[in-house]
Amino acid sequence: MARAGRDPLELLNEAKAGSRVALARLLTMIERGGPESAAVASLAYREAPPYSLGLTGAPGAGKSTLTDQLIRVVRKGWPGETITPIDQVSILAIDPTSPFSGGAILGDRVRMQDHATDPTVFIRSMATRGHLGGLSLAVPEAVRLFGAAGMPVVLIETVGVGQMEVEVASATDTTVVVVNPGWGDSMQANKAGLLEIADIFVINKADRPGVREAKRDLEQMLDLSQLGEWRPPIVETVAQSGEGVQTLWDTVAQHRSFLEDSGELELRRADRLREELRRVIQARLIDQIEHVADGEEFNKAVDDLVRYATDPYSAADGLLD
Ligand SMILES: Nc1nc2c(ncn2[C@@H]2O[C@H](COP(=O)(O)OP(=O)(O)OP(=O)(O)O)[C@@H](O)[C@H]2O)c(=O)[nH]1
Ligand SMILES: [Mg+2]
Repeated sequence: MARAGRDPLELLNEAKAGSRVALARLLTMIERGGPESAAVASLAYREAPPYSLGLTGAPGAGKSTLTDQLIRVVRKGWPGETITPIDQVSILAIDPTSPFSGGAILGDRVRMQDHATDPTVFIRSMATRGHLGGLSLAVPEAVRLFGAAGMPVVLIETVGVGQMEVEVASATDTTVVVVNPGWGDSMQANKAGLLEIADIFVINKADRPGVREAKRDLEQMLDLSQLGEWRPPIVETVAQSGEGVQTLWDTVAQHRSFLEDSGELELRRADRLREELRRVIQARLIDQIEHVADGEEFNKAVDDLVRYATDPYSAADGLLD
């Protein structure tokens, strides 16, 4: 049984042995932040990271339905590799603070219910509510934790509505941007900054009219953008029926091979770690500010300011010294 204040190492060992309760507790520690979270993060960091696949797009684009279908395909393993199937898949669904999220949480729960009792699939929602910027620290930590618990592939579903969500969504090895057929949807994705982060485009709901137009729009936008060696392929899917989902997974595998062969995977991961380290330092400094901007000396400085005996800049320098 999970008790309060459990030792993270003990919990991690239990999680590795298959305990979902232990894994859930570790994730809660990560979400809460603070010293406990740092202890978990430090343990998980020692292990090889899993492959992370982000799915993002406008609300209702079909990300959850697609993720649900992907689970089945992903478990068969990486295409072309003779190694054992991937028997553990984890899913992190980011619930945005946006007003769009109304149906998202319920929707995810309902649709992914098929897998709720499946011991090889672990689904967790993380909310952006609460701590500002906390998610950009919590997500990579959670991803590494999944890896440390023995899950080689992590799927992350994010609604691509705000800058923070887009940032979280793109902090993955492969980022899939989901759009729908119809005039202007690709333009919207472009406006939301999704075009730049896409490694693969999915036109989901390909059972509806306007697929050709959506594809043309995307191609045109790609033609106008500065691309590296990898030109994001466009995959059509009907998530409800599973059509195109195997092709999507095959395309993810191609992207992974590209990243590995070109050395880009290492570079990307290093970039992300650089950014993560900056965020940790930032968080630490903010903690320090809370400390400095409080207490006797701080109050004294305020008194001095009130009496015009000093100015804010000199007072701040004094406090920081
Ligand atoms: N016609 C059609 N409908 C689809 C397809 N894929 C998903 N849908 C429907 O689109 C709606 C939204 O699907 P979700 O998977 O919840 O979309 P989402 O992107 O996860 O939505 P949020 O998490 O709320 O942003 C649901 O009613 C799905 O049944 C598809 O390929 N074709
Ligand atoms: Mg969803």
